[in-house]
Amino acid sequence: MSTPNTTHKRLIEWVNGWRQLCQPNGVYWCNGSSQEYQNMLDTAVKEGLAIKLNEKKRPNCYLFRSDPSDVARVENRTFIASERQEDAGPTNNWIDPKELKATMTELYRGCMRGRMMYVIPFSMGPIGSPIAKIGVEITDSPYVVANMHIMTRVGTKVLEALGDDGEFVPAMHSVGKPLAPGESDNGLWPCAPLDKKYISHFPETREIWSYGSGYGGNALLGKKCLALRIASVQARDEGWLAEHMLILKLTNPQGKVKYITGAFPSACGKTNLAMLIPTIPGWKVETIGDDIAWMKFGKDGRLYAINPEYGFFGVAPYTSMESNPNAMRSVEKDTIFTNVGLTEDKDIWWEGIGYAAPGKLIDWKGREWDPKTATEPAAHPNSRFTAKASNCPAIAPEWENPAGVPISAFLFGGRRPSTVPLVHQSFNWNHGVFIGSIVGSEVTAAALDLKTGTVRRDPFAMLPFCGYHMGDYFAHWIKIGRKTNPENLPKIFYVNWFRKNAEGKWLWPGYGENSRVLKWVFERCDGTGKAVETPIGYMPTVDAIDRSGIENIVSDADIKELLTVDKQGWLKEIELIKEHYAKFGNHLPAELSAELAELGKRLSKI
Ligand code: O2Y
Ligand code: MN
Repeated sequence: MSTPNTTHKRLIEWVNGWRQLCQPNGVYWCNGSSQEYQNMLDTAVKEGLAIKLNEKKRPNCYLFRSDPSDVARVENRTFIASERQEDAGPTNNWIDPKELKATMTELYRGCMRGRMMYVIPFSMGPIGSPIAKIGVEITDSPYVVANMHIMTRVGTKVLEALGDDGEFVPAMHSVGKPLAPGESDNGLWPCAPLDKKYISHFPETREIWSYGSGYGGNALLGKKCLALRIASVQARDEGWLAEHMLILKLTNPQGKVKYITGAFPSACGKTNLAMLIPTIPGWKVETIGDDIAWMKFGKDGRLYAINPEYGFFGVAPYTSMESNPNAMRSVEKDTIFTNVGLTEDKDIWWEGIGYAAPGKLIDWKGREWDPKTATEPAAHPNSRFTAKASNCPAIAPEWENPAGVPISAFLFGGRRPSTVPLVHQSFNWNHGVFIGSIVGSEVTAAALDLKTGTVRRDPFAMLPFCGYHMGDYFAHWIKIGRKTNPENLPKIFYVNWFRKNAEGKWLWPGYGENSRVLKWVFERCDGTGKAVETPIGYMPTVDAIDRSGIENIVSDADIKELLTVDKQGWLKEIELIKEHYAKFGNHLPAELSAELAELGKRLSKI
C-alpha cells in the first residue's frame, strides 16, 4: 500500500474510479526505485511465478514462464474503437467504443480481488524532452511492473514532470484473474481465456484498456499500445511521426555521422540491424533504438528522432554471438527472460543460441526436455528477453538526447526472396511514401494459411500498429513531406537482405555484411555514392557496393542479380499492389495511385 506522491486531481480520480470497480486489496503507487523493482521480482519468486537464475552466470536475472495460451500479441483480440468504424479503416478490428466499454467494464468489475493494484507513472522518451509523452498504467501484475521498469522511465520523477494537471495517456491493465480469499496463483501465470482477452484503444480519448493477457505488447502498454497505436493518432493530429522503426547511428572512417531509421515487419531482424557490427574496416554502428521512433521537425526543418523506450523486449530464439553479439552481451545481467529453456545449472538456453543444449533442460512449459529425444523446441518461438538499453555495449552516448537525433535516411524492407533488389532509393518523398506503402514479406509459414509465395503486405511495418485508417496514414506521410524543404527530408530506401537465386540460395550473406549497404546509403545521403536511374528508383552501380573481402561469397554474377530490375516480377508486383491499394478505397491518396501508374509507365519503356 502507498499514498500518491502527486496532487494531480484528474490522475487521482482516475485511479480511484478503477479501484472502486476492480476491488483490489490495495493500491501501490510506483516510485521507480531499484528496491521496488527487486520487490516485484521477489514477490514473483515467492508466488512461484519466477525463478532466479544462477547469480554467478547470469547476475540479477529471472525467468518467467507464461501460460501456453498467453505467449504473444493477439492481433485478433486487438481493437481500435474509434467513434466511426470508417476511421479505424479496413486493417483494424473495430468495435463501437460504447459497446466495448460496457463489455469490458463488466470484465473489470472485481477483477483485481485478492491482488494489489499498481499505478505506474511512465515516460516514453527522456523526461522533459519536447518529443516525449507521459502515460500512467494501472496493472495487477508485478511482472508488468518489473518489465515497465526496464522498458520505460518509471516513477516519482514522472509524477513531478506531470505536475498538477499535465497531460497523460491513461492505460488500464488487468490480467483478468481475480483470486478468491486464501487462493494464490500457485505458480501458474495468471490470465484470462482468449475470448475474454481485449487489447483496446480509444483513439479520440487517447485511452488504452487491456484485459486478460499478461504478455508483452498486450500488457506493457507503453510499447505498441501507447508508443504506436495511440501515438500514431496524436502524431497525425499534431504533425509528427510515430513509427515502428529502429534508429541507428552510422559513423564512417573519417568520423562523419549519419542517423538512419529502419521500418521492417516484426521478426525481420530490426534488433540485429540496430546492433550490427560492421564487417567493413573503419565503419561503426551504434544503437539509438531497436523498435520505435518518434520524430518531430527541428528549428532547422529536419526531422529529429527519439527512441521513446528505455529497454529492449527482444525475441530470444536465433539470437546468438554470431547473429547479434551486442544483444547477447545486453542480456548477461539484470535481465528478465520469458518462456526460454532453463539449464540444470539455472542458466538460459534457446534454439539458435549458438551452442548445443548443455544436457537436459526444463522447457518453456516447465517440462523436462532432453535434446536427444525432444520433438518440440525448449524455448517458445516468441520467447523474449527484457534488458535495459544501457546494458547494450553498442548504445550511442547520445541515445537519450532530449532533442533527438537528425535523421538522414529511412530504410524500408521485408523478406522478399524474389523481385525486390538488394537496395534501391526513391526518386523523391512521394515515391518514398509509395515504397513504404508496399512493404511486405513473402509468406513462408503454412500456419498462416496463405499460399507460399504470397506477399503479406505490411505498409511501413505498421499494419498491426496504426491506430487509424491506413489510407489516412499514407496521406499523413504525404503531408509531412510538404512541411519542409525537400533537401531537409530524409532520403528513402528499400532494402532486401532476403533475395534468393533460381536455385533457392540466399544471394546476400546478411548480418554484419549489411554494413556494405549502409555504406552506400550513407554515401547517397552525402552526395557521393554512385547510382543509376532505373524504373523502380535509383540503384547502386555494381561497383558501388563495397564487396572487398567477400568477392568469393557474393560473386560478380550474384551482385548483378541482386541489383537488376526484374521487369516481369515488377509487372506482377504492380497487379498485387493494385489489389493491396483497393482495400483503402477513397482514403488512398491520389499521389500513391499516381506513383503506381508512373511505375508502370517506366517499366513499359525497358
Ligand atoms: O509478442 C509480443 O508481445 C511482443 S511483439 C514485439 C516485441 C518487441 C518488438 N516488436 C514486437 C513486434 O511485434 O513488432
Ligand atoms: Mn516491433
